Amino acid sequence: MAAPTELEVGRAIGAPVERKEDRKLLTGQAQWVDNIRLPGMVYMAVVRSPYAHARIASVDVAPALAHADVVAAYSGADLLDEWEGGLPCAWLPTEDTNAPVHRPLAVDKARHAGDGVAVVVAKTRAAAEDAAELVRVEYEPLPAIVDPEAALTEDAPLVHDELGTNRCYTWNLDAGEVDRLFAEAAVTVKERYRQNRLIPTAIEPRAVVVQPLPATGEFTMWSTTQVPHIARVTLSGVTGIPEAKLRVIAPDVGGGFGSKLNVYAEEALALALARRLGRPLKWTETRSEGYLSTIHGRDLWQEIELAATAEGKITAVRARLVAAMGAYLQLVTPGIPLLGAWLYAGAYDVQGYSFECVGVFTHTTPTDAYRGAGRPEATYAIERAVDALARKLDVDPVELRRRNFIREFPNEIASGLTIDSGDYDASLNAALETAGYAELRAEQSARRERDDPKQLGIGLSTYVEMCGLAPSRILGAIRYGAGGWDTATIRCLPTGTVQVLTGTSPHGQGHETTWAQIVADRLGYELDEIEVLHGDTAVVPLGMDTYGSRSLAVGGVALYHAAERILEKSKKIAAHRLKVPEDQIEYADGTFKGPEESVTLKDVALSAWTAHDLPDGMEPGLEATYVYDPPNFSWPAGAHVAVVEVDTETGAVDLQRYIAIDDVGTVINPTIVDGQVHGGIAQGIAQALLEEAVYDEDGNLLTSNMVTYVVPTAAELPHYELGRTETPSPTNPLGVKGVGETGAIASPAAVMNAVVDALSPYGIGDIEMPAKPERVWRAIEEAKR
Ligand code: MCN
Repeated sequence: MAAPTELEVGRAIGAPVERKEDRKLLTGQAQWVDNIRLPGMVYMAVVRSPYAHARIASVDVAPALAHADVVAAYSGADLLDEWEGGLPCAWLPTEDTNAPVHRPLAVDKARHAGDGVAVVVAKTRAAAEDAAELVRVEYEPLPAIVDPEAALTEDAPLVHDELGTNRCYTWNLDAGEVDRLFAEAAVTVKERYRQNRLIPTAIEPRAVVVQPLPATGEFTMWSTTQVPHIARVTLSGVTGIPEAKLRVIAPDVGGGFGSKLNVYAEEALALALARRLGRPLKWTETRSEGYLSTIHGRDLWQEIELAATAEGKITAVRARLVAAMGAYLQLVTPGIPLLGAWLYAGAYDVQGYSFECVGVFTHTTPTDAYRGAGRPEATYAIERAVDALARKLDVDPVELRRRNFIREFPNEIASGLTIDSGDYDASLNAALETAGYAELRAEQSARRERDDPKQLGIGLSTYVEMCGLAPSRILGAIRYGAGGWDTATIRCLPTGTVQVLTGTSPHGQGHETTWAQIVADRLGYELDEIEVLHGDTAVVPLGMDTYGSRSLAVGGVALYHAAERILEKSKKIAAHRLKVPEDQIEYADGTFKGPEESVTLKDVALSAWTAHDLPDGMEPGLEATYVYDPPNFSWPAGAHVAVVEVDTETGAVDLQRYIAIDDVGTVINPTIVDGQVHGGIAQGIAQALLEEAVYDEDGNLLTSNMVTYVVPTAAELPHYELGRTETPSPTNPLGVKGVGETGAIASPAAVMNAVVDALSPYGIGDIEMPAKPERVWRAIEEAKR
């Protein structure tokens, strides 16, 4: 089938309809994993190492087994024959990536605080947790290393002795004559930034329930996962349960932000123990347990250098990262910093590009995808460095950006990928106008002149990002272990309603609404006549799930194509029924019109079901599936402006205004898109100003609960001033680009550029994130001295 080139503008796409999924969420009818209760169900608790690094001398589960309600208890060694392989890492970026075996329970050594060393299964959750405390583990504590750069030094304690190094991999990308361009540059800047480690905090903690059916060898697993399909494939590999006997269900999932794009030890343990015991089993993490055992985000050092002409035309970019993997490789740990590898020149037209990333093991919770994954880091580095260059050249940061924007599309950027479309001036201009940029600068000058203790800072972030994670062949070329396609099935039922089966797995993004909008638009059904089914491998066996802001640009476009297939077949049936040639039929909004009569798509669906009078040789039923593998990534872009007031006497940063103009191509649902932008910005602001996972030098997580790890509430956040420009993507028929991560990608740079801008009269060029009052105050005091 030829891909349709133009989308007929229908009634549903672009409409700010309310989310279909909210009624059940707001009325307490959502199905959370922890609410599942099955007859005979037992509960699992994990015994976790209090040490970041320790030899496990012995594990004695006997005292736990003596507890009246305990059903079973095992050490890591007791369960070794449950595993066909270690927990999966699906992205080993180089041939020689060090990928130590990661068992669901540690056997010889604990490698981070919270590493699981034993499990207890009991009749109640309380009994399981009580008995877990009875397990006697003899540890021999060893020195730990928590900083990734320090972990590369010669005498650093090793996380995995057998590797003889803490280096996991070194990955390079070199393009253009970088060294020559640096040698010839009139001006260069060299900056070093820290990406603070973050702890994803979804509203719903992780949980898993497994129901075994010993008679058939089948297992059903309910998990708070973003990736039921990937979990099924990989957990089948870990446990040896045949993939076809394993059903994974992600029911309602209360947020993930990347942290549930993973396959966790507890899922493997729950399957293995349900198999051993022949009983249904549940595990739900506590918040502080989650902070130790669910993946963390970021944690890297960045060095970025820009080469430029005297006029401020950037010619080359050199970036080098040292990125913490944590103690083990989780599902995509090593690949996360590389998702930014192509973006360290941002929205700017440069000739030379070089990037290197060294992945490093440390005695900390493994890192992995957290909203933006690699792209907030890249955006931060280039956007902060552009401001540094502007200061050095004494040019306004707006002007410097304008001198360097990419303006021709499609554009093969220096790092080698092709940006399909964009209009960076349009979003910058809109952002400046909304902000009242000239007035803000005037106000800033006035405050500087009168030496106001409260200084104003204005920060920009003119980002471009790549999301939609596909095409499969590029993912293969960068050694990612899965495809980038997704599937959609549309099933027109005989009674006038529609089932949509999607391979995406929403956990807060509103696919039930926006997918219904796409179908309503193409097939003319009402939104409430369309049911979107997802997140159950028995209902939708094939899919690639939800992460990397891929769902609309991949799964949504698959759905569009499936709708075209429905129309193709329906038109044949309509022509047959109206007894006219197909080319005399016109289709609009759910109705096929012939020269005299017409027939609705719903009528056609009924005819297809009865199959009493179909064209010769046609299959009964009206159902179509499309598996879509996009030809390119999706390239959202935009301009964000942050306005801060910094109290130079206390170091307090007050984020007064936040303006975001985003270009995500065609918008399916503006309300949902605004919501996505809101959430992303909140997380980026949190990275800039509040959140930081802190380890002491022995590897104890000091921020292991929500009192010490500060997640923002609405009270800490400003009102957002949002706007959009729209440059449709030419690579998909809907013209859409992803939006799920844009806010988190753009905002840390905007906020920190604003903080540094406020302090630039002191000669301050950097403050480490989060810019907490003490840090800001110390920087000011030091600068004064
Ligand atoms: N959308 C739209 N028009 C566009 C782009 C998107 O109407 N031009 C709609 C989509 O139809 C979809 C939503 O916006 O309903 C997000 O779409 P998309 O950008 O494709 O992102 P995904 O659905 O793939 O979601 C993943 C993304 C990521 S990577 C993280 S992290 C994140 C995010 O979504 N985690 C979230 N948003 C989250 N929102 C909630 N509530 N919870 C999370 O855990």
